[in-house]
Amino acid sequence: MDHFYRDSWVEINLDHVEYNIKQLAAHIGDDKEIYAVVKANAYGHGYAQIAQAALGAGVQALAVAFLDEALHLRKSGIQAAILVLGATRPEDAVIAADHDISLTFYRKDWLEAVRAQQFKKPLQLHMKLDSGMGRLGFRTVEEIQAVLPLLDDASIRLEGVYTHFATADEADLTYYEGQRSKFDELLGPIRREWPHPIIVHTDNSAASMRFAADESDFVRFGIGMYGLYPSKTVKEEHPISLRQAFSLHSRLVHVKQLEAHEAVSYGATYETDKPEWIGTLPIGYADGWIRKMQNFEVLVDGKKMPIVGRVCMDQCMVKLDKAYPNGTEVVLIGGQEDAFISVDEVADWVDTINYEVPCLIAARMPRVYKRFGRIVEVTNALSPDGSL
Ligand code: PMH
Repeated sequence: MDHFYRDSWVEINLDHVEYNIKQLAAHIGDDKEIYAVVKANAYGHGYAQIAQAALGAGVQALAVAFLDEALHLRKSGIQAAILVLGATRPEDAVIAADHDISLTFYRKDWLEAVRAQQFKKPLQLHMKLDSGMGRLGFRTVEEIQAVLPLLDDASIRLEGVYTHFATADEADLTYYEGQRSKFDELLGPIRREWPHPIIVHTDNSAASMRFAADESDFVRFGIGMYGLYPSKTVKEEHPISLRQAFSLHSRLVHVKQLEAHEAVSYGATYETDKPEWIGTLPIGYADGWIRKMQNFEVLVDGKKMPIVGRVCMDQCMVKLDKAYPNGTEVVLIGGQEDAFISVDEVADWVDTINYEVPCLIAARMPRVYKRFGRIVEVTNALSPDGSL
């Protein structure tokens, strides 16, 4: 741990990422490929490390939300195909073409603005269809038919067509099935009128784990790759086995005994009722360990112990069952001895979804990457070049 001087860190188990990908690959079969969705710093897990682990596990391509994220991956030396799922300004398309990055388009005026430019290499595009997400995409056959002729242009290559599902993780499949039919209806004219091969991709983690969509050439695997189920429904169905890759660690940096009727933290809201051992952890709301984590439990010595008093910006306090040495490791998310705190439990506590939990853990938190139980890389956003 010589890359940071702070006793709180994230650990990412790259073997679990690989395991999750292999589980899905076996489940969807050989005729479908996988986009590893690594947007938002790979859901908080680390862009380049997850991209490399995914490619190493046999994934064909990567997907991100923004062009900046794709360029970051290119700067990290990643040469695989990358698709930008979100909006890109038409004037920035030239940067995408220069770096072999595929862009999503969903408006005719965007395509016209892009066609007016010169590219050294053809710009690769994916057409987004809105089958019911209401976010990005062409919504009618007429809109699609109006843009198809514009795609017949040497500077552009239509590489793919896709859509995104709003409810593929739910128990009631009515809306999902409606989206599937709508997508088939919108895809029809493209299949009939566009003479060149295209790849089609519709499925996120939930759809790819639960249903076999015959028309899809690729699936877009996000949350499942990190070892988390997209919803409680899917977790209960358990279509494939997954292993959580993310864990959060800290150490006791100040252990002391308070007398009865002494207070802890801002507002003095927690008061001891008898002499109590209180330990301080160097992690707080600025790290994404938000104030709502008060009264949640952490693992010390393989046992659950509560966070007492308000969570501060950079620190919080834990009520211990006895004295522990300063430097004792504490697990906030993940396993310790036989005990485990899942990302899902944290999400439930703060009334959100598991996706949000690793995304919220701040960039200033160092990330430690492990393979076969060994540290293979440590990143620290406060010292990106590794020098301290
Ligand atoms: N494809 C698109 C277009 C997405 O936006 C996402 C995730 C995925 C695939 C992967 O989904 P999964 O993680 O469920 O597998 N997008 C988001 C989002 O916008 N908010 O939460 C997840």
